[in-house]
Amino acid sequence: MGLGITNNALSNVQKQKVNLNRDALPVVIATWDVKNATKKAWETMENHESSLDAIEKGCMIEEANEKGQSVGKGGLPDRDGNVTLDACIMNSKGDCGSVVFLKNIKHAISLARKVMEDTPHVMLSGIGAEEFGYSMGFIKEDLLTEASKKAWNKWKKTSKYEPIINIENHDTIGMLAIDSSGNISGGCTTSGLAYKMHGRVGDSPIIGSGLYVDNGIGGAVATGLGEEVVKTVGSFLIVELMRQGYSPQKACEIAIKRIVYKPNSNYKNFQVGYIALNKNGDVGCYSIQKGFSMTKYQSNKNVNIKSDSYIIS
Ligand code: SD4
Repeated sequence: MGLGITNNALSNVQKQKVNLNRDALPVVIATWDVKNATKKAWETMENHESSLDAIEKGCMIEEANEKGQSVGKGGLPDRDGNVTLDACIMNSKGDCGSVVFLKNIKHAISLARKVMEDTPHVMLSGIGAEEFGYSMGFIKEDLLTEASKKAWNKWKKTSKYEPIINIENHDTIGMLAIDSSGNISGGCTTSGLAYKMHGRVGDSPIIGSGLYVDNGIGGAVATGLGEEVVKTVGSFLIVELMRQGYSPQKACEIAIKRIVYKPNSNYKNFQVGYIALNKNGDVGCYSIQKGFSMTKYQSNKNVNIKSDSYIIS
């Protein structure tokens, strides 16, 4: 892409900064059908709290929902029966915080925020993250519910002890919000790939892969097979494509094709989905397989939107 186009894109960004489309704001979007989470985030912004508060409170809804088996309490364990959580958060100033391989603390998104706000670091892992959580008043609890234990026991009987991505079996919460002042924040929280190897960390807590926000441009988040997202630094790629002038929809499509067109890509056997939001409150989503969706709360409407996919049959 030539320099001229980049310059054009930069001047568009500056224009966006001055002419916020305030009628379109606030907006919150999230991966999958999570209307309770987007409702909470929307209400938080309606209450004049920041997009960052909206992200944290929205994600917490799903972390506390024991029925959701990919996030927080009730998440499916690794192949040895440990529930380990990954999460990250980014604010409109470009600060970020992340926790990886976290055990026994349900609200990984809140702990990621604490890492961002109360430490000089970006990422804490494992026991260090857990100890930091207790020092900040987080409560220790067993995250493995009876239902998830049952599912794990069943898996052990039939599996070949290999981590697999089942197209239906993931609903990581990735959330992006822009408040009425035009400030964008994002978060991503997950128990990761079900029956993964002990110690495995995916894309969700990796800034640039599972989540990226640039307040001058927009944000993106990912769900699906994290290894493939990390290899293409998917969320950062989407934001950079939007910086070049692509719409959120087109940017998500290009990022999915970046995975699909890799030499020897095995894309027919796994799912990756992206959602994106720009400074104007425009949104997009796209996935490899059918079955992905995004929830959007805008103009008092909380709707689940089916995503288009690369594979259509
Ligand atoms: C991961 N991206 O750990 C996550 C999985 C996911 O819903 O999206 N689960 O790879």
